[in-house]
Amino acid sequence: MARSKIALIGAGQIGGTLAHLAGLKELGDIVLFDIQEGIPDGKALDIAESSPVDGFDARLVGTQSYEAIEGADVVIVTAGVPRKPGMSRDDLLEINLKVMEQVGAGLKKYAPDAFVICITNPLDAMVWALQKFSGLPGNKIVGMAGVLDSARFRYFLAEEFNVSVEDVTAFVLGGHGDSMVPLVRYSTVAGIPLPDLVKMGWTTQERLDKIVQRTRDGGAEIVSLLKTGSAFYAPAASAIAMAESYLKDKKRVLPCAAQLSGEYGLDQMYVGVPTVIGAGGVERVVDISLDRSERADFEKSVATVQGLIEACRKIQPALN
Ligand code: A3D
Repeated sequence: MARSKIALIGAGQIGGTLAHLAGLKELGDIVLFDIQEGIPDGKALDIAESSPVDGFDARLVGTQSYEAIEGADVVIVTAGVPRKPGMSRDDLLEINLKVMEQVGAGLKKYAPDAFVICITNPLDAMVWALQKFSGLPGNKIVGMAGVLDSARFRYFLAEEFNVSVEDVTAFVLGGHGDSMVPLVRYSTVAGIPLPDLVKMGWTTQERLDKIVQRTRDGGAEIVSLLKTGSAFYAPAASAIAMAESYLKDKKRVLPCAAQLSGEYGLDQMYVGVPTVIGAGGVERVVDISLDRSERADFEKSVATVQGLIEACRKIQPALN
């Protein structure tokens, strides 16, 4: 069986880490694309030179030409600019929208059958625009955010309870941003929901509320420490988990920014919801029931995403 082909559009901090992880996990051959000369080629060669040490077989190439992504099975998009301290994800909208237009044209021409994972911020609006620009079916193009947001939540909870991260499951809904909705009721330690753990005295409601807030601010916490850019190790690991679920038809239940067609009472928009990812792309959107306060938080988050989508439409009338 031929190796899968993974194209990475953007060879910056996340792109380089994605290439390294995809190599280490032997997910397939890797093409690193960037508009910067030398960077994708240098990173591809450097990672390829690590393959004899780590014992993985993958062909890695760097390119500045979309032609090289032809026939890709998976495309992961990080092209654009990241945040600097003091910037919100939304400040990136205008510049990254132009980048999505170029990437969308490249996908349409060279990789119309790929499963596409967008990471570029502001995430929910960028993946929405990328789907429009590329014309790819909605089930084949998703945004990575929920896996990262729930990984942050899981990590903070595992620290709080002094248990393995593997036994903590966490649930995060809504847009990727300050309005994301970590769902305490659906988050567990080995199946025990967090509200029960509060009753059992494992933590207090106050400490739990602080963890929820830290999860919401997780991206900003890293930006303020790094000062020169935003998180890249955990975002890359999260997108690789999604790519692996598609390539191996694992049908993992992962929260992603997915195109909605009636689920959660929403249509023709992208927002973070639990999905099943398998060989068919997004094979199912899991439409869970929300209580009144969860629904109110979710609606607030949806309104923020809708505002960003409107802003995209104003900047680029072709999106209407
Ligand atoms: P960075 O290291 O700057 O890499 C971005 C790369 O994109 C650079 O190498 C650029 O040269 C390249 N680029 C710019 N314009 C184009 C273009 N038109 N075509 C192809 N390549 C281009 O950033 P990064 O890797 O740290 O972050 C990439 C994106 O991911 C940013 O928009 C971040 O905000 C976003 N991000 C999202 C999350 C989510 O959870 C959704 C987390 C972290 C970062």
